[in-house]
Amino acid sequence: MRGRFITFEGGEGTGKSTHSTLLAERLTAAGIGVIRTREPGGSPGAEVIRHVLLSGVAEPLGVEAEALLFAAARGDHVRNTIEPALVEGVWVICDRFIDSTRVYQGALGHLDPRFIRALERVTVGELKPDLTFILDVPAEVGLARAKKRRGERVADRFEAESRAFHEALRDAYRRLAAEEPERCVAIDATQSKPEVAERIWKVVVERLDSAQVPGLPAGAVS
Ligand code: Z5A
Repeated sequence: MRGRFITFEGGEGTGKSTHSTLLAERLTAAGIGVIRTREPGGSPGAEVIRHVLLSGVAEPLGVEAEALLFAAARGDHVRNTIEPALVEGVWVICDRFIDSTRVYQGALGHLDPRFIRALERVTVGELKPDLTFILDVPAEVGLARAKKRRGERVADRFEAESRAFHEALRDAYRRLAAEEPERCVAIDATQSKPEVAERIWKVVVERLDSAQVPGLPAGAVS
């Protein structure tokens, strides 16, 4: 059976890396083959483009050029990492995917949605996540967590954006969750890590047809 594709989305410091790791560990413990990956990046070619994007050197080229670079990275990532794993029956957990482009370059960068959909057609085709978690925390909480974790390191291109930017980002993600409720689940990520992880696990069991996945408990969990 084809693997399942789960993505984590949200603003900075919302806990995407933390919870994609915890979910991968729990699925592995349940006997399910899983890989954890991220965007931009996740394949050798896409990791090179990641450095270009996060360093900020592409910023003067404008939001359209940045979107093209994210798309080039995504195409490589889908072809070389995501699709081969899903075909093998391995589950893929990805930190950011198409929704990041929709929100950062689309909603906040004001790129025409038709341009973004055209990029999606070229890079991901019919591939869509089976389930997307949108981790939701107030901008000041996410920024404070990210700052604490960063320590003395200089903020990258996106971390350095204003607080108003990060608040607008949160609103855009909330709208996206409301627009696609069959795929997207918004999670209150202000709770403790174990509480958030438990909520995520319950949604995975409820949503991903647990009867067909031997390692998962059968039936919905309340
Ligand atoms: N971008 C884009 O514009 N367009 C695109 O198409 C794509 C991306 C794909 C990638 O940056 C940047 O690229 C991103 C959008 C843009 N910009 N930003 N900002 P990245 O991959 O380097 O960074 P990120 O995606 O934002 O991830 P992050 O900053 O590493 O955040 P996170 O993964 O959500 O957070 P975390 O590392 O799991 O947690 C942060 C800290 O909080 C950490 O110390 C945790 O231990 C702590 N934490 C987590 N959960 C909790 C709870 N529940 N309580 C307390 N503390 C917690």
